Amino acid sequence: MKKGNLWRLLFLVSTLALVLTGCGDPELSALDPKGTGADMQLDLIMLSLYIMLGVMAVVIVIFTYVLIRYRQRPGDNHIPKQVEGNTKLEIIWTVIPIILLIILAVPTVYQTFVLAEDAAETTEDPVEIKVTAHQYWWEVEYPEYEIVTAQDIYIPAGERVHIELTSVDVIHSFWVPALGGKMDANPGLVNEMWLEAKQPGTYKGKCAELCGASHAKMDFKVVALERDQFEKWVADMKEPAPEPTTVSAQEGKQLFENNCMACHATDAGQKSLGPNLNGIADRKTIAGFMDNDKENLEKWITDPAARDVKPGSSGPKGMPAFHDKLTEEEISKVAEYLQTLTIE
Ligand code: HEC
Ligand SMILES: [Cu+2]
Repeated sequence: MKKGNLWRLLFLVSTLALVLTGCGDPELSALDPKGTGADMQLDLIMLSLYIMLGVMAVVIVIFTYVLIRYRQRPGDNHIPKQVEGNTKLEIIWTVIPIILLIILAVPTVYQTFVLAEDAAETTEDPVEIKVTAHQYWWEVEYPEYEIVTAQDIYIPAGERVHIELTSVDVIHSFWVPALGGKMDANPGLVNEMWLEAKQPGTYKGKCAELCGASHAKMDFKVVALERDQFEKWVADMKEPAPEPTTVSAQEGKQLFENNCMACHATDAGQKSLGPNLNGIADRKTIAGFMDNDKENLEKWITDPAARDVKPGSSGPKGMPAFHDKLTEEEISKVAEYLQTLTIE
């Protein structure tokens, strides 16, 4: 390679390294844990990092020493004594890695078992949550409270909750980096895990298994509340939504009942083909990823599978576009009605 090219390559690689390290959403980082499981995982990452740094330091020091100490000096052409099969040395460099691997393996295996514990057994009366993955949304069910919702998973902070994961179509993966854990949601199978947020807050989750066209938009939130706030949420979810007060929202409700009720329930206790829309006005996002405002609601109802919305979401079990079924004005009224579906 010519010297100029080498410099250019070096420049490119270092610039890329610099730019790409800025990639990614800080709220989706496993390096900033906010949950018990994530803490344990970060501890393991750090342990292996320290071991690797230690090994690197020792190797670099010995390497540098040998390079300098035993380099060929001008005028000295003799070939040094060749040494082979030094038992002492070979034992040393076999035993040290074995010790390092044991130091790494013991906590890793132990923590793996703790992370896989059944919260139903280790925690007294944990909140039970059934999460069902669909292309491309998350259904969330609280059997003990008879609540069905979607996308936003409410949990009490400071408690282990028990999560049962499954899928109705392809393999998805449930991942909340700040809280820990990544678990597959498989069709025909129930996987269990626990989750604990140390502090109240909203934590981002993502589908971590390529599952189709809008895999990258299959986001969700875990909303951790103090115990009493969580209980208030449960009670509020079970309250029926207030009747819309404006004429246009009332017309919107009528349009909704005629066009959308086949797939959407608005009563917290009811399962439906599509997401339960009870409390949709207070959801963190629409469809898991769009800002929750009227404009985006209209955009969603008009054509959910549009390129800049959620491609692939109008499939056989998805949501049809309504631009040829409802006028713009009607869509606006439906959106206005949806905005009255608050949690309280
Ligand atoms: C054939 C079934 C079907 C019909 C009819 C239908 N939807 Fe949907 N809807 C879905 C499915 C499935 C999703 C989830 C799509 C996704 O996110 O991939 C969805 C998602 C939504 C969402 C986002 C929910 C959330 O959790 O963020 C809203 C809002 C919505 N629909 C409103 C409507 C309205 C308003 C109508 C009537 C004008 C309607 N839908 C008609 C199936 C349907
Ligand atoms: Cu998915």
